[in-house]
Amino acid sequence: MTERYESAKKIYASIGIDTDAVIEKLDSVRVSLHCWQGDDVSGFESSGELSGGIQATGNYPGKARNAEELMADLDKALSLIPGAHKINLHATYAIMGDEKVSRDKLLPEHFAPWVEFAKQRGLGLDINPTLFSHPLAADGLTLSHPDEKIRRFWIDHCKAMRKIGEYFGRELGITCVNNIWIPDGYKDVPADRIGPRKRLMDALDEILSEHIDPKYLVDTVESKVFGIGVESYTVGSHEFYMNYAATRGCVCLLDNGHYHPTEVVSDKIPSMLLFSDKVALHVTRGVRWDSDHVVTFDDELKEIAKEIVRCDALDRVLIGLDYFDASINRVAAWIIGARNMRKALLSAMLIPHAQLKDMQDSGDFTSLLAMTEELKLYPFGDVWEEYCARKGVPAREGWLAEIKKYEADELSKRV
Ligand code: RNT
Ligand code: ZN
Repeated sequence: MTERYESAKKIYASIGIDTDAVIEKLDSVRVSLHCWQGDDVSGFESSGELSGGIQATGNYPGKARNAEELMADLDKALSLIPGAHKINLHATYAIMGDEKVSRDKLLPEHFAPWVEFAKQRGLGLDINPTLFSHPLAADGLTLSHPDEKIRRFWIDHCKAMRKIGEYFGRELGITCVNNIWIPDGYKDVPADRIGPRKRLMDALDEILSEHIDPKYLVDTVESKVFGIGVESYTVGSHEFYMNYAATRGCVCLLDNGHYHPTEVVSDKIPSMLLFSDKVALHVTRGVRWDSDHVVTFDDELKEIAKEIVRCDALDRVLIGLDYFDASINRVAAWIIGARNMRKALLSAMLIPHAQLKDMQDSGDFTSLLAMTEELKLYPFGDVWEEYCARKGVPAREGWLAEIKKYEADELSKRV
């Protein structure tokens, strides 16, 4: 133990916090690392352009071009991020060799190498059907498309992916999160708002009609306020999915880039937890819009982490990351965002929540404000450093030199 940790441990003990217990608890929280930061959401289908109203901007060299490179990059990132992890996959990351299988026909075997990868590293796996970057999504409509044939394709795709998620859960003994996000919407004011939502509702009902053991699979639905090219109307709005999940027993996924700019996900978490067993998150950082910037250690991230910890809901909030920055080293982007997520959880665990709650309930808002502000300069960094040391991961910016070396040795050769 370093002198600084010794001292921090005493300071936190004086406000009733056991830093050793916190470190242990923090380490066990699984955060899902999104594979798509590694290749700008390209996937392995070589299907051309990213569509669906989302965008990865930048042309930093070294992006992973295939499964082998993506796995190597993930390994590098994981070696520099402390804690328990899952890897979040999309359907487009199926590993198929020469045969080309259409998305509605995907099978567990097309993800067997990922299961092997996860098993060897003690990781969980999550899955997402991919309802974009595909000719049948070119109209900007998928599960809500008025054409029955197009809806059928996407329904079958989503069904196939649930079976793959079940396979992940069964093989790994860690529940898989299957998240459905669709880009559907209209650029201009629609004449019919309820019709597409009714079609989406019916499609989801069919997709979820097959019972799958919740030990293996949990289904989540992700809403959005708008996307590029679909500015006027989004079929899968927040109200749509919140009501859908509440009545169908699936789980809402809140992406903090998917709300109006002054609306915060941290405030939604406790409300959701009162009405549903679980809530899922896509943690991201929107700059002026749902820009999916790398997650930084900012106030809203800390507030999200505080709500998870305060509500004693570490096992009820499914935390996943979702951002894609192509303008900086992509492996570093993973590391920065994932370390920040865990730092935020740590900082939340180092707060004496019961004491602050008592101040609130007794109306002592002076003490509450004073304490909240003083806590900000408590030696949180010393506890983080100790945690990293115990995990054999560099603290502070020590990891950056390794990434620079990886860039020189590996990434720069990808031309
Ligand atoms: C898009 C959603 C969705 C995607 C990923 C790739 O706005 O946030 O979650 O980012 O599925
Ligand atoms: Zn998302």
